Amino acid sequence: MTQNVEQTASASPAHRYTAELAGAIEQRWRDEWREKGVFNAPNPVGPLQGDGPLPAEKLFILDMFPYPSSAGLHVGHPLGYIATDVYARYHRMNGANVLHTMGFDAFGLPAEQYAVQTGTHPRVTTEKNVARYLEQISSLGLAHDERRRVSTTDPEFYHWTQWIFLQIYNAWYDAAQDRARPIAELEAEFDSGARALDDGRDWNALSRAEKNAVLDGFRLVYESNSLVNWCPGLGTVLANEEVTADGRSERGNFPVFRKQLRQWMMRITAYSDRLIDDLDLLDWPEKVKAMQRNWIGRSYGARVRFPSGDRTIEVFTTRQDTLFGATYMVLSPEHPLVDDLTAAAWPEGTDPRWTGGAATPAEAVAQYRASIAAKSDLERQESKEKTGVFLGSTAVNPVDGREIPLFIGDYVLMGYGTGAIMAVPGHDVRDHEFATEFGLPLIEVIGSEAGVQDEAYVGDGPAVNSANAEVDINGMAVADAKRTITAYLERTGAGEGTVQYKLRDWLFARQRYWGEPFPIVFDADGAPHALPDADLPVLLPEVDDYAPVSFDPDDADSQPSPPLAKASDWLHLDLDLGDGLQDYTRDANVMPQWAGSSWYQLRYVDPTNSETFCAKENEAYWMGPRPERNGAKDPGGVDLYVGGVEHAVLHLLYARFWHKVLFDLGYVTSREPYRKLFNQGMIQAYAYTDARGVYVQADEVVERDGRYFLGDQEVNREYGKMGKSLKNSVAPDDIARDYGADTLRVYEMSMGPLDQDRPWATKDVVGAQRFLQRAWRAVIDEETGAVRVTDETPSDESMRVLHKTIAGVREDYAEMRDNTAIAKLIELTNHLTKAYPGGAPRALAEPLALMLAPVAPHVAEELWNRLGHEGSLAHGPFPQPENQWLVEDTVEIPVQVKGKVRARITVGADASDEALEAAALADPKIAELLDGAPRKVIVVSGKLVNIVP
Ligand code: ANZ
Repeated sequence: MTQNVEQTASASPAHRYTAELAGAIEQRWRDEWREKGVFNAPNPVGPLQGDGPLPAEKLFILDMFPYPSSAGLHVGHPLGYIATDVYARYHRMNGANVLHTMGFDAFGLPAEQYAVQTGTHPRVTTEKNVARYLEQISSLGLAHDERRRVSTTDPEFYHWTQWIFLQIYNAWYDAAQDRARPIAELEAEFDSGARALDDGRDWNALSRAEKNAVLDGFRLVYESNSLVNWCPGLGTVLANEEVTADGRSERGNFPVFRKQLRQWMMRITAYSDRLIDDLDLLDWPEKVKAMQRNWIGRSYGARVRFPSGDRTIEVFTTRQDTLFGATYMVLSPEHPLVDDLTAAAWPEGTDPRWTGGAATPAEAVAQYRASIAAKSDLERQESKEKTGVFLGSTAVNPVDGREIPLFIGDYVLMGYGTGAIMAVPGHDVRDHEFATEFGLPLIEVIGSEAGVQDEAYVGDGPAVNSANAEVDINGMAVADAKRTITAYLERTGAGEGTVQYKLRDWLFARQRYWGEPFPIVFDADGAPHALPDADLPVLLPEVDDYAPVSFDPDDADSQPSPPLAKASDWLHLDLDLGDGLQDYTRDANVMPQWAGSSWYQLRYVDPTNSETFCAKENEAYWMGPRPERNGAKDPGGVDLYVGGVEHAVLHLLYARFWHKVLFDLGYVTSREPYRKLFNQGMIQAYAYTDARGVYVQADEVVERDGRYFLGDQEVNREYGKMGKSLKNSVAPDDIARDYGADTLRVYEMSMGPLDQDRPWATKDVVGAQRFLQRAWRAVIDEETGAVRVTDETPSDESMRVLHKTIAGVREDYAEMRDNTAIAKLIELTNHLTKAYPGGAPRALAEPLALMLAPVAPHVAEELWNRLGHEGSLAHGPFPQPENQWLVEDTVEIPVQVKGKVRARITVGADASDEALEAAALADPKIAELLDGAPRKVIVVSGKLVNIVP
């Protein structure tokens, strides 16, 4: 038998569906597609406008913007790309105008670091990586509109990134209208007197510079002095995650200093409510929505004011109902009132635990601040051990006049709420820990059986011990009690209800080279000015070396100086911005990598438009709201966005924010960029570690008797996410070469539901190949290469199998259940192989080829072509099911013995009760259970047979 196969193979290798033949077919079709621009999607207007009328249906499908890494792709990367391609191809075959393409998020740190080390221009590295990436994905047969490829590093692209930055810069948030508006409109309101300055100054009496300063305070992009982690040893500012617990840089172990630095910020917080509320309009995984809600962190609560001498301390609390249980207060050590509130000396009888061993409160404060200087916010919040010191003074609880002591403690952060809290140790875990540490009193204000002595009671319950002469909330449930106390606070002026967010404004500047320069210049007084549109793009200048200026690592007072500061010819310029020719200085910072990915989908829509970032007609066509199809609340956006869950927060939040600003300013018709989001699972694979626990190259490991070896060294097998770090990558182009791209596609799509993680096993790829080989043989004679379909009329059974397959596959493709679609196609193919060993009837072979096309497009095109069809099947037709073949003509009936199902019989759908009874008794399993004739047989027509033995 084996010999036979080999003989056949050597006799006519050219006609067997081998990797080699697949490779040739695939290349031919890819060339054909490209040459004819088969996947070009016409736009309504502009450079990519189509010839005729546009199809009624359109679909914009988007993959998350890839970063062209030098490591290249592994088979995990294209999982989502193949899935979107299958979806796109399916809908294109059904007549939709489909926009699907891929570009590159090509700014970024790796190419810059490589430049610092080697002097190679990051553009050279980036272009090389992009070329390699394209080569890898092109072998997969993705039906992209290649005219729409963009890179964020192209000046024609970042021209518009800079332009959008300026639109945001030139806008302010009008809280009354709940939308962004052009800053010019605000200025006009000040000019006309329709709006007055909050601080009482007369607008018309201000100088130009003063007016500008006022306007700058409203902009959605503003400069702020924010506290950053400055690391002179690395010449850069670091993110909190990059700083170790002892205040040094993770990379290089240099000291890190907290430093006030002027930085660009984007006022994303103006959109907090809309970013939360509009999640309800989106077809996204609940998990991702929850992550966004948490990140924005909206808390409803109250601000309450506690007088202390002639000062007032304001706190933010979400539990104003527990106000009668506040027994002390804690301010953040950085709180601006701390020094004023610090007493000159310890009061008589101060508990020694409260003083930190210091002689005076001021000394205690200084010592305490020094002791926590190096701690990150996260450490401060998560530390189990509560620390702090007493300020020597007290404040008055506004509901009952009690004097309560004031502390500073690092578990209260300056960056949240007001930076001060009222401590309710009976009902807040952290306050309870602190109170236990310092021997502070507990008051129970929420009734429970557990009480509050041993630990804080955080559950629900009726308010207790909570009344004064004017307000009594005792017995009320939490929500009621909160409402009542808030009203009381507002009545007495001691506080008011408020909403608090965790979301902070977006720090929008990096001290790097390889990013978008800011389209802003500073005048001699340091005031910022936007460049006019005609001066865009601001091109990245060439520099001699890409390293930041080096600093003395221990010099806390040094100033960050990004690589662009070295391009002094570029940095200084003369310009006439309306006040005659003046000296200006550019900004030496660049935008963060998030900038390009915050709007790229809009450029895909209109990639070559040189007049504007994206013509509104094109945006409206591809992304506009479709109330008629998706319901009145449809926010618009791309029809499907597929990518990893790692982007659940930052990218998706930033992109939504930019899109909303563009919407408010009237540049786009959609209020959201991504209508539907889908997170694909990850491909996992075996990885191997040696005796030291170091990962070794997985593809060099061999198995012997259930053990694993690298050479003669035994290694340990593990399992994890495929990638560089576990050294277990498998390259898609290698698999495509060894088996064919269609086989790779079928294998990846058949591994399981798309949203689930799946294990990669190269040895299983052959299963997908065999399936395609069977499909091939149903149409092609492997000996001669001739088409071997017949004109035979298929049997009724075959027609039923076919149409059931069509109906099922359509549904599966439309729901992105490619794995079950493939299972159905395998079943159909097996049926053909078995029922028609001499070659399938054309009426079955043709729909099989068409249905294969979304997952295995090259071989499907080839079969379709050999079946005698001109041109590509990319635009259909896709088979339609015929109802007459969908009616089930047999049914499965359970047979019970003494009420327990013991067998199932298959009978005609219209079988009579007598026939049912006979079939049930004839079933071998039932016969075995029965000892002679049964006592009774009950038949429920068409449903069930129950036998009493
Ligand atoms: C009294 C109280 C009693 C509180 C109680 C909680 C439970 P979320 O929900 O995350 O918004 N808090 C306020 N500002 C803080 C700061 N800057 N640093 C650390 N903690 C701060 O959290 C709000 C609660 O966190 C507030 O409500 C406050 O403690 C604390 F039984 O006030 B609460």
